[in-house]
Amino acid sequence: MNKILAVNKLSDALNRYIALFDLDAFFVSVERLQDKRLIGKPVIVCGMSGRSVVSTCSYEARKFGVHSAMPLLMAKHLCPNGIYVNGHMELYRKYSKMVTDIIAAKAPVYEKASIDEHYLDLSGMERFFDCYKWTQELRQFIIKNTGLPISCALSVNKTIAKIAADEVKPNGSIFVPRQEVQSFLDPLSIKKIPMLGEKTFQVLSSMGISTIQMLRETSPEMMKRLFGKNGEVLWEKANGRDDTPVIQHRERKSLSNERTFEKDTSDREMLERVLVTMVEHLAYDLRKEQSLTSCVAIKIRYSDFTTRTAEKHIPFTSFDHLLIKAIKELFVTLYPGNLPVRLIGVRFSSMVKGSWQMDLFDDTPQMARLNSAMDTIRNRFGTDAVKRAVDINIPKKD
Ligand code: TTP
Ligand code: MG
Repeated sequence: MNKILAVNKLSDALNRYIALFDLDAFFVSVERLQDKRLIGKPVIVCGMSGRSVVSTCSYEARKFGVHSAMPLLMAKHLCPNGIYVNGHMELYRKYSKMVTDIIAAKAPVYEKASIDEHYLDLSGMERFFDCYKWTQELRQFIIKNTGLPISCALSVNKTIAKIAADEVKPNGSIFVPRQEVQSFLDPLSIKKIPMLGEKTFQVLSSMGISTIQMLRETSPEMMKRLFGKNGEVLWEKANGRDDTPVIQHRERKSLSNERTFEKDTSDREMLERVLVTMVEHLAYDLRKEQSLTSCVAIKIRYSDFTTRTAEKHIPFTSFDHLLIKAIKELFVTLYPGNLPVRLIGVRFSSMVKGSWQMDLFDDTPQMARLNSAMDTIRNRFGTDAVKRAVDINIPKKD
């Protein structure tokens, strides 16, 4: 396809062509490329400690009720004969990039929504090509060149593309044109609407609303009364409407923050507090843009302008507690104490797109919930609204 021919008509909601490409059981598929014996078996990718959770599992394992984010112990109970594989994030990152590179070379506008999901905006192309045929060819190209199974859905917006891709997985492709949107959505469970959480599901179920058609036939005013702005958005989605644009953004290579002190300081405790606050802010940014880092670094500039840096490679994460631990370790090794410091800084690099559940190889769902609760407060009241005890400046008593 000639890129110049792709005319974007984002504002023209009626003529949008949005495709979603989502790899099937991504981590498992990569593991299967390394070890062919895993093909056709119930495979679970997870951490190995008793407190780990499932990252993902093969469709064979899903038949036993195993799913992402399930505690490992429960997965083993449901699927005792499964093959449990420790994850290899570096490898997944490599294959994810391979897929992105293919899409970037062929698609006019794309958005990498997670480590294995890409939305493409093909609006305008329909005047020159059969968009569905084009997506199918791209899908085959990805499969042939990476060896990974991928599913694809083409429709008029992101929400329908997402729902449709989930319906045809694994190894499927589907086109839901505008005139078929309603009949496609109507019989599906409301659970299929992305972002419809458990609580909302319970409330709607208790009102007897189980299908998207039933939700569509309620009023937007009632949905707003019950669930606020989110209720209205859900109602719009049930009606097949979603104007969210496909936003192409370059993946950020690193995130950093540094601070120059007004007066040089050798107050160790204070320096550590500043570092912890910086890490919290950067980790919050990481999670906001759904990224994980695997390399953390600190920089210290002394009063004579000598600058020292140190970095550390860690398993991919966006969790505060792991990042703070790594930064503190670096600080201990890098700062001898007593020397007056002029500037201090933190940097995260080797980043990958992905939700933070992904770093759960050895983390507990409780920690994910804690971070998520803190982020909710920050989203509403600002970045400094919630802090760890260590970085609260408690006035000393005389
Ligand atoms: P998904 O696309 O949600 O799942 P999947 O590709 O494994 O399976 P599907 O065929 O349903 O698309 O997530 C992509 C990868 O992200 C997945 O392989 C592992 C990782 N992941 C986690 O680590 N934890 C999670 O909770 C989820 C949902 C995904
Ligand atoms: Mg996937």
